[in-house]
Amino acid sequence: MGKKGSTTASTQRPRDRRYTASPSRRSSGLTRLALFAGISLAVLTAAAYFLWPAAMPEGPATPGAVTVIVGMDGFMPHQIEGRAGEPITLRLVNNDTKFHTDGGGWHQLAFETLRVDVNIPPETTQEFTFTPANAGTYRFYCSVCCGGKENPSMWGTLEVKA
Ligand SMILES: [Cu+2]
Repeated sequence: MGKKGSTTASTQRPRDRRYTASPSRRSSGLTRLALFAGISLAVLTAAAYFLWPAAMPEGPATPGAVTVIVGMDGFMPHQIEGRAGEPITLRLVNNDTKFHTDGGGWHQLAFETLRVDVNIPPETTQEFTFTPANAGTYRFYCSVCCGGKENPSMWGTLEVKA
């Protein structure tokens, strides 16, 4: 008697499961898809971030914004070019987090002799445009972290051609 009761219960259970399982299975499929999309986006972003410095042309100045990544080890690239009287747009990227003990993840791009002094919060990107009037070599620095101006690796150079 007890056995019969248990077999009828077990034949009903899979049916119940099928009804309750199908909507949740559908939603878990969507969650998986979203997770997959999120992970692939993160992987692509990471790949783009790591490949970007290598893809940067070191020679002639590129039209449009020039991306400069600033971090604890200085500027990447640390040599940029421009032309006198032509606007230069720099896209400054700070990937450091606020948990850096040295400067709290803040960085700076300031020129010695040009009126540019940008302080950038952790994990942000800032674009700014300026126009050097005259040809010459302009040095810029970050004095927020790693010894600042005293540290040679915290310097970069803008070469402005006539
Ligand atoms: Cu810095």
